[in-house]
Amino acid sequence: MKKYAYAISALLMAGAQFAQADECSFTLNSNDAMQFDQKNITVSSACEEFTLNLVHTGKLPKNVMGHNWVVSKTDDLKAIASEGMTAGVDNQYLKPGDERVIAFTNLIGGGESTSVTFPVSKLTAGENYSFFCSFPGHYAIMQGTLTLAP
Ligand SMILES: [Cu+2]
Repeated sequence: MKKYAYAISALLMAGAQFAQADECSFTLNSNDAMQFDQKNITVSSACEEFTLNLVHTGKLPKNVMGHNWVVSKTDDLKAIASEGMTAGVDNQYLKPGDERVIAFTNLIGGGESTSVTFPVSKLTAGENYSFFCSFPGHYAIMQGTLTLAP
């Protein structure tokens, strides 16, 4: 019986370690209904780099229902999204070289996935960050908060 208890606690400890490692990456799903499946992403400041995996679980092509993942200060979101609208699908609907963009993925269509890795040193504790999709008209619904955890 005691051996069994040890085995359980060892499993729990292993689980905790996996959870910690997982904070350095995050998988976000998007769909044909213009939605992300999560509204909050937390990045651990213990991570050197953070990887965002974006999955499009829908079927529509990227010129119709394309999604990407863009992170910026919350204050910059609207300007980046509105200025990116005319940049076109080949520029991921982002103004080329926009320095307010902290990280972004390429646009993907249904059935596709992509990812981006960026240094956590680009984030400052206490700052408000948002993530969003820059496909025209999507950011109003497709957005959430990104927080740097101590
Ligand atoms: Cu989108």
